[in-house]
Amino acid sequence: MKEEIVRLLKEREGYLSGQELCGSLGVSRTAVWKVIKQLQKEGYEIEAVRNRGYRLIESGDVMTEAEIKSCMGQGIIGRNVVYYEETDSTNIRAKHLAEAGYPEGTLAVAEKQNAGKGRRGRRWTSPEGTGIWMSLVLRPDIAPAQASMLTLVAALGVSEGIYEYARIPAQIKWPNDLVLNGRKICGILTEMWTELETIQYVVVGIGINVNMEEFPEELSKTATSLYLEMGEKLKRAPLMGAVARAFERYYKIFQEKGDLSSLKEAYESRLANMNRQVTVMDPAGAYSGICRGIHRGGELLVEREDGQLCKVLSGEVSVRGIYGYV
Ligand code: BT5
Repeated sequence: MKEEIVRLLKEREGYLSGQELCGSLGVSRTAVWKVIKQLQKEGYEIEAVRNRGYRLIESGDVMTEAEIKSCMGQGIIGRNVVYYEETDSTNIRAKHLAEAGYPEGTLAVAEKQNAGKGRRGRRWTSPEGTGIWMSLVLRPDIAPAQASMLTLVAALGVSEGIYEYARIPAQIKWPNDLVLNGRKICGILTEMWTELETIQYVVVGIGINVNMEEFPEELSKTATSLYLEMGEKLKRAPLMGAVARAFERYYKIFQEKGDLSSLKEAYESRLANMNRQVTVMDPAGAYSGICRGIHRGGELLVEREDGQLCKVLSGEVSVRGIYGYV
């Protein structure tokens, strides 16, 4: 009911009478009043005027299940939202939800993670009140070998969602980072579970640094937040909604062919280092070349000095631009 009241208040420009609310929700005036009180406590500025009703003046950076749900579209992504005030890792939560049978599109979100995961056992710093820490349950009809492409689809969705909501042009650092002014603002961790060579489910974990004012010493040179770069604090729930909608659009396009051929252009327009020199840190030996975009399977294309076009597989190597982190 809370979520429905938030949604109705957002849709209405002026006042929403208590009577209307009671009628559309089939509950008593006292019940509505109680929910309004709760919402005010959570950070919504709601005006209550006798004989006119309720009006939403401003919703702060509210991160509750009801607010997040009210920001999701009518599509598949976010049709179930499971919210944790504090948890180990939303990727672990999403895995359990998937095991319990939750459908595709289920979103696990936390205000704070105590054991946020990066790739290959690395940690993801996930403080309270400032970031978006969320994981999506997907059940795509693709082969296990295609699953790593979902990281690229997610990076494109996050970049587009941030742009649509806040007009901030974050770039993609292949394969799983987003950067702004040369520093990391987002990391993506895709994990998959298979049985007999078929995908049971995939979890796509997305961490976005939104409103942090500072970072721990060891991250301060490589990490940044949207706030630190742009000087404006953003509301996380609607930003999350924009990211979910953008991801869903690209996910559908991806599923038509099971590769990135239809997303190549969009992806490359947001790719950091496109047509610039990069160094590929291949375990068999580092080499330099010019980044020429992506192949349909998600590999990075690097043109070496002798003109040979190499396909770099994610997971095998890391790629550095010649200027610092990017
Ligand atoms: C990643 O790994 O970038 C994937 C991060 C995925 C995080 C999300 S949050 C929601 C979901 N639940 C999880 O438990 N995880 C996902 P990788 O490329 O391995 O980068 C990890 C490295 O980034 C660390 O070793 C640090 O150097 C750096 N790092 C850690 N926290 C950071 C932060 N908040 N911002 C920027 N860089 C960070």
